[in-house]
Amino acid sequence: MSAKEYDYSLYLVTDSTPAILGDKDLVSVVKSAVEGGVTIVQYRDKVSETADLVRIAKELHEVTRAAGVPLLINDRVDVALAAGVEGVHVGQDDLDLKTARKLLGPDAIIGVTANSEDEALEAAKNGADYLGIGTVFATPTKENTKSIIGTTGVQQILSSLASAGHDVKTVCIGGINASNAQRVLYQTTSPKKKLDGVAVVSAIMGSSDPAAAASDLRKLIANPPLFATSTSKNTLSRSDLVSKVPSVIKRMATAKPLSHNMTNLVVQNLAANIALAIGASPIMSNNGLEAADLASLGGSLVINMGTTTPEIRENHLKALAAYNAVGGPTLLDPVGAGATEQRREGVRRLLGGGYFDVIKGNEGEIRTVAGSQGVRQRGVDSGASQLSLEERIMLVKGTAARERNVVLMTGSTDVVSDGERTFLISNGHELLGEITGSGCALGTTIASVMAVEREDKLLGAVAGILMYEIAAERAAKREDVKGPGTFVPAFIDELYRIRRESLSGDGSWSEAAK
Ligand code: 3NM
Ligand code: MG
Repeated sequence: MSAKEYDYSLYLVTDSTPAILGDKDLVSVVKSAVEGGVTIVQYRDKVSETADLVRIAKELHEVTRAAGVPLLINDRVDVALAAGVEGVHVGQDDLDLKTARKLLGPDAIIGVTANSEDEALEAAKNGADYLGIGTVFATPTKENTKSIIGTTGVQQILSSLASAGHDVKTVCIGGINASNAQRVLYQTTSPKKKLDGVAVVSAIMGSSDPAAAASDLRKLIANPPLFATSTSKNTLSRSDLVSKVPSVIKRMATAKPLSHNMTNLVVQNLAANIALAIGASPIMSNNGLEAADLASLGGSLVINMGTTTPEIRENHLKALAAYNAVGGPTLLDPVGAGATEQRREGVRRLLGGGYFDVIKGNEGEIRTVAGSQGVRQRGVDSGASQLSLEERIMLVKGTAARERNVVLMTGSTDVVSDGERTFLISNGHELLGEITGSGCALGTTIASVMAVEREDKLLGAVAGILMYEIAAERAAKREDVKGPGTFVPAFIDELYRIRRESLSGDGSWSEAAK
């Protein structure tokens, strides 16, 4: 079999240190892991003497050979030769690839660690059979990793390999486990290239039941995450999409989905009233420990960073994992994302910790999410626009494609994209900017709609935006509305009226879409 034909889908890297292996026996753990479904094994041992390395490698090789699984040695070409295994894995500071190839011959599997596009392109050009791309997430298993590149960094490396025409195999490594493997495979995929597998250390080596851990991971990586949308592209035009909006609102008002809000103190009351007005069932719970129970009820989750502390963030991460596990829609409102280091860190942690179906924010917030450098916000209000419309479109579209979700940048013209289709919406009213929490409650509205519209996330988001902003226009036009104070109750009434009209089959309100 040539090195390219091996199955890289579940790649086990061993670790013999007590911190991970505990008092278990290395060879027994690898045997169980192979029985559980590991498809390739790398013996990584930075401490044993050479004679021991060769002896253990031979023992491991008996186990892997019996299962038809290749065995590689980390770093040590001499040990690989002495034990007669299938290949090696070399890091950037190890023996260079060309020399390793000369020593091991054309049939050996040689893998290389790549942390950047340059390293990946260089290794692919020099004939690496596969790349170990990382570090994806911070991991206690290897402390001296060069940099954390996240799913974004992996996706970028894959894209540049594809652009250069390299068909090298790829796995990613660093902090991968059963809670994130599906998401990582999903979010690193670009139209051009996807990973061939995931590499893990502690998720299997540190498990008390390595066979079960391996077989769990195998099952997970064979299936897309529940929040993935079908690969058949949603190709509705803007007008077709808008024409479907009233029926989506009708479905929501009929189903009365749970609208779970983890939001800030300032907007809890307004957001709950707005959820009720549109026909959803609000629950304002910031307790991450009850999120799994709530997620099982079929609703959606809003995570709003308006008042954030490290403790609140831990609750957010628990809830995010609970909704991701059942495919319940999630919306991130990164309030004031660029304002402080705490908030920037909050965004990084949340994006690294799970999948959001929608990320909604103003220009500064979305720029922070997109990772633009040097973005400073004054308060948590929307502030003046710094980007041209074209730049805003590029940013929103690129971020949505990167996250494989929907990104909405609000403004006098809203920009919303699923990475393929990008729409502009110019509804709404300036009075929305004169009351507190109107942006947050838009998040509640969109998430409520997403609970019933799971096929086409962009349709769900557009339906929520239009209902919300057209209601604001209607309210602002009313004679009894004299300013922000009278606007709020009128706005809630108009949301309620749109819900009633949609329920009765009258979708003409959506003709105000612009
Ligand atoms: N190499 P875990 S990260 C061996 O980034 C290794 O190149 C890495 O361990 C890299 O699966 C890593 O327990 C350790 O997080 C991965
Ligand atoms: Mg090394």
